[in-house]
Amino acid sequence: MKAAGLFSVRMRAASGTRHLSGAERIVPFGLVSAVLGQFFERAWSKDLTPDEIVLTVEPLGDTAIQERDALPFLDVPADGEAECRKLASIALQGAGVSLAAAEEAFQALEHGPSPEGSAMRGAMIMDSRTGERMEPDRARGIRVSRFDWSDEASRRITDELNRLGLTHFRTREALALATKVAHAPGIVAELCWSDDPDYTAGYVASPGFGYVRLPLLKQQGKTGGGRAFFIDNRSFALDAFTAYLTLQPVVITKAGRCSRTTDMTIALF
Ligand code: WAQ
Ligand code: MG
Repeated sequence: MKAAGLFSVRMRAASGTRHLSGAERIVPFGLVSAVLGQFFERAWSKDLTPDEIVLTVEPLGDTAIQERDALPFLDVPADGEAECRKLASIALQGAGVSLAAAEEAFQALEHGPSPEGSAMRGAMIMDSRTGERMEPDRARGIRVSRFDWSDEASRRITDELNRLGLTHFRTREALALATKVAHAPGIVAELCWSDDPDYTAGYVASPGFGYVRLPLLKQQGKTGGGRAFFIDNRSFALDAFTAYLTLQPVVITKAGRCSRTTDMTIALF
């Protein structure tokens, strides 16, 4: 598929140096202005009033688009922060992340991974064995863009997630992002929970077992959150990794299996 007539549209909102919200779409010309309007409303409807909202439109020209199937989605309705963190750690270790690196990431997300201890605009890159931070800019991190659902896959995944009672747009958007990230060269796993104080759910994703959602990776009211991309240092090149995540358009054309389990380890391993 060629991207002729398609545009990358994105939004980020900030208050001073603090990142507040962001969003990404790939849409045809006819939808660009509507999506810009939706993004503006989303940025402005946050509890914290941004003092800057950046809306970006880039024509994708004839860049080839990669089409992907969504990662399989597994909801694990575990109780409490401690249990959810324990399960996230088990999933990360099953994907090839060391216990030390997983704990390093929990600490960073808990306290706000940017140098001022606030949310980053993008993600940390962590060595999956040592936990060493590898992103060149620790305030900004690496920001994934140029990904979206096709219309058909978007309808399908919305239905599937609704069937599980998961109706928030964040879940669908996070699954799209995690699907793109899972195909990055050198990736081992991803950990995420929101910096939004009202959103306590997060996930672990890996190319092997897909997206695992956990309902309470932090306590309600806490602003610490973010993303960690764990990489295998032996097959990782920063330039290729960054180019793929920031420039390669990826459209998810197929919704994957969506299920729920109370026994994560049996479902995954
Ligand atoms: N690329 C890289 N990192 C990002 C991006 C991006 N495009 N967007 C957000 N981040 C980082 C950034 O550090 C944010 O502070 C952090 O992730 C959280 O972003 O199944 O809503 O947009 O319901 O607050 C998890 C979904 C929700 C769980 C995640 O993240 C579920 C969410 P937010
Ligand atoms: Mg946020």
